[in-house]
Amino acid sequence: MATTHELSETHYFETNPPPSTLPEHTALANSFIKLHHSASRPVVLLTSGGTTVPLENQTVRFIDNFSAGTRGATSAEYFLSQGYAVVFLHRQFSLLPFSRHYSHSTNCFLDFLSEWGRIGEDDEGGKDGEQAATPDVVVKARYRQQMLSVLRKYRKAKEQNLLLLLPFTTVTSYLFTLKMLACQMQCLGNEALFYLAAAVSDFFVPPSRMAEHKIQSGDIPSTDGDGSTGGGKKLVVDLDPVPKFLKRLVEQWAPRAMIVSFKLETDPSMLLSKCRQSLDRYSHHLVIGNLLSTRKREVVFVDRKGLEWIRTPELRDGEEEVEIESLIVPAVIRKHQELLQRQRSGDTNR
Ligand code: 9Z3
Repeated sequence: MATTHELSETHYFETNPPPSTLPEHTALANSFIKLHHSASRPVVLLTSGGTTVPLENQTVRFIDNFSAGTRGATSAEYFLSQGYAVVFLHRQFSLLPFSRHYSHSTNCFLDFLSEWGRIGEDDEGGKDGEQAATPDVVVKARYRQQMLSVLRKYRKAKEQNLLLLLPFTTVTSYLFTLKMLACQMQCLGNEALFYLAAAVSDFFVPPSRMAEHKIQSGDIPSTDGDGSTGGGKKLVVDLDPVPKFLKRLVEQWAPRAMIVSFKLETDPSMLLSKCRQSLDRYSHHLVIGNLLSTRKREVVFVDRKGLEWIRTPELRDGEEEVEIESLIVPAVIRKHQELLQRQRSGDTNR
């Protein structure tokens, strides 16, 4: 008999419309996964960025989830460098692998460029102020080395078709696409890795209660007498819980894959218990816990064997910051390789 969970998940997918992009994304994913399956390359599905919850069908207002997409975009680069093909399921317009180095910063991308041979502030274009025969644009000298290294990695990923970018916006489009991808990746067996760094809404407005048009302040009923400002008018948003998709993912959509989820908390005293609770509830492989305020400096790995903190080293003068993803990703890959090894030797435990 179906459990309450299963019923609510089935109901969710039956009553919410799939994103219009689903057929196109399915076709793209299908050929990407086939390509890497035939090359026996491991594939990671990496989710990144925050999901939205629309308040109106023709959406003007929505609730957002915090995430710039740094964790996801940065991790994708490290997975690529370790020989994984990456399906990058990301919030539209959040950070992307490679371009993240030059987008979303206080610098406009034009600040990285200079006119060839220009004298003055940007006098880095040509060699020693040499004048170009025809006007040209070049990368400023101080950015050139790093940009060349990023460019080479980007080109390799592109030429070898190692990175598939699939965008989402709402929590519903995220869940439909995740489900589709998980089912497509079943052919990869335990070579498939799920690295769920997206910040996913826990609550949403079901279609039955969703306003079609922009909510008008004039239509909001008055709740006089409670002493609030605004003439007693309040917009009360009534949200339903999003079904626990992780359970479905682990048990049905991707039963053989390695699954790594992230847990985000703000209260340090809750982090470890929430990670353990998630592991107990869903029985997947690894929960990576992080606090909003320290997420770029430390994370904690929680699995059945125990816990392990991963921290970036203290910086001495002049030292460059270490991206914590350069420590997280190799550690996750080690665990994936150990799991493959165990499963090859007939051990069926997660
Ligand atoms: C994370 O915890 C990510 O590490 C961050 C990354 C969102 C903090 P940024 O993109 O931030 O680098 O700015 N992701 C998971 C968040 C989440 O919603 N987890 C769910 C939960 O905590 C489980 S799927 O309940």
